[in-house]
Amino acid sequence: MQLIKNFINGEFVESSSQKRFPNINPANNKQIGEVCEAGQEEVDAAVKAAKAALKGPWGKLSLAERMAMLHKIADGINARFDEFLQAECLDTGKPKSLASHIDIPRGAANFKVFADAYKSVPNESFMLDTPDGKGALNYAVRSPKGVIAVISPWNLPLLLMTWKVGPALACGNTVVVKPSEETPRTTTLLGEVMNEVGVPPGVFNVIHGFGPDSAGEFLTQHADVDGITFTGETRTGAAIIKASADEICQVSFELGGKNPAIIFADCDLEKAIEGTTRSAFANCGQVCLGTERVYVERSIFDKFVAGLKDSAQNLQLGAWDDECTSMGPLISQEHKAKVLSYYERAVEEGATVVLGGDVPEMPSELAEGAWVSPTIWTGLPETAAVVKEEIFGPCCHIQPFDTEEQAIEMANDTQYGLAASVWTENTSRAHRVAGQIEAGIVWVNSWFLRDLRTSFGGSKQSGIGREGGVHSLEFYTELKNICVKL
Ligand code: NAD
Ligand code: 6OD
Repeated sequence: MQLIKNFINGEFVESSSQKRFPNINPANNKQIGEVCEAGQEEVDAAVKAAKAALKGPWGKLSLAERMAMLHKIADGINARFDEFLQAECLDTGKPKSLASHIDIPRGAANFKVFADAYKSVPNESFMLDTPDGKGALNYAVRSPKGVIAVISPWNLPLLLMTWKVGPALACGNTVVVKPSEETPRTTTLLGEVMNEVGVPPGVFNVIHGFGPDSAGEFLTQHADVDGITFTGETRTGAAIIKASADEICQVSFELGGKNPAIIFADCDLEKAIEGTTRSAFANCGQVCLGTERVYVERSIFDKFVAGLKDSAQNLQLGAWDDECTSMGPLISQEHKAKVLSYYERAVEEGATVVLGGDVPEMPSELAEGAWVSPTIWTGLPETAAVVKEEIFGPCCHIQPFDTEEQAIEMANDTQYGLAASVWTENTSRAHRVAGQIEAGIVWVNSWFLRDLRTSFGGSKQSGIGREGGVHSLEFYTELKNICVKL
């Protein structure tokens, strides 16, 4: 059984407390490893190493050298692609058909794209008129923010962690990463890659553990952390703000969602069904950008519901390494219990169960895993819990609408504002509706089509701030204005 250690100052270390917790494969509920839980001592050591590395060889690299280093990290991930793939799939149960196309390639791309993006970003400058007529030149320079705490979730572990670490390192910072307790493997493997490609010790550190009263909380309360970038649940974000308040630490938060899809009668129905199948069920519905509320124009409602049911019925649940598998399990037994409680709640609230709503029968070697069936409901009022609350499972509720205004109103009637998709062949309507949706990202006739130069983040309770492109640069650097009297 693999022992998964913390990675501090370039070395893999156990925890001084000797505390460990199990690493479970959710597909069969078997223990596959043991993880060393970092205590205050390891968190202090990791932050100290990260702080020291800012002034060491890392801080002395030229921009070109640093960017070359980021390319080496990406190449190092690609060189060990199959190991990353297996590690991610064992931790999450997700099928390799998904992880080999999304999670691992994006893990590498997150280093390359941000390395390339920041080579040529200009800074502002202004000439100020002065009474003597000679003027003053103002110009801005950027410096790294310092030690960045990266706290990441379990649903896309490598992708979401490197989405923060890539730009943070590109901007010259050092990082201490606290991956989810459910998915420690790929972050730890990245530590090996950092050593292999010659990233100086202390630049990338990994501490394992939980949130409250564990590594996560110790990290967010640390006085020497200069910025916290967090992806996870909205209520965890609130806890982090409270814990870090005394240190006045800047935060960037990507939080929960309850994302709508609006399907107009003038859409390409086949594409809308294919897109909604992906947005509702990909990664077993555990994608923050995923669709849990579908609004369909009444004239095509029955056709759409039947089409989505057919398409979801074709999803193949199974082992991660089976080429035919298109859907894995949920992340844990605990999450399975939560999702199933919503499946029961939907029935109690009067839903028509169009598909699923139960636990699928799996072959004996997977029978103990965190499996749930892809599920579609109709017939609920907008006030129902399964229509209001984020479930983070493979399920959606479909509601008919009669007018564009009504669809927009229902789509916006939520505490969240992360993402939405709109399906229509009418370009004017597409722009009009997208402009009125309260969300950080709106896709028209697509879903999860990502350009890393664009802004990413949520409005309302779905986040604080934006990352991606220059927006990441804003968060991971400090801007200083220098005013020179001429
Ligand atoms: P979570 O909030 O439970 O945990 C995320 C991370 O925070 C984990 O590493 C966890 O150990 C840590 N953590 C928990 N409590 C903490 C505390 N008090 N202090 C410091 N760290 C703490 O989220 P999750 O269950 O891992 O992920 C699922 C959630 O994440 C969903 O709500 C989903 O919508 C959201 N999510 C959002 C985005 C986005 O981009 N907006 C992306 C992925 C996931
Ligand atoms: O693609 C990304 O950069 C990103 N942050 C995706 C988030 C997915 C949420 O589960």
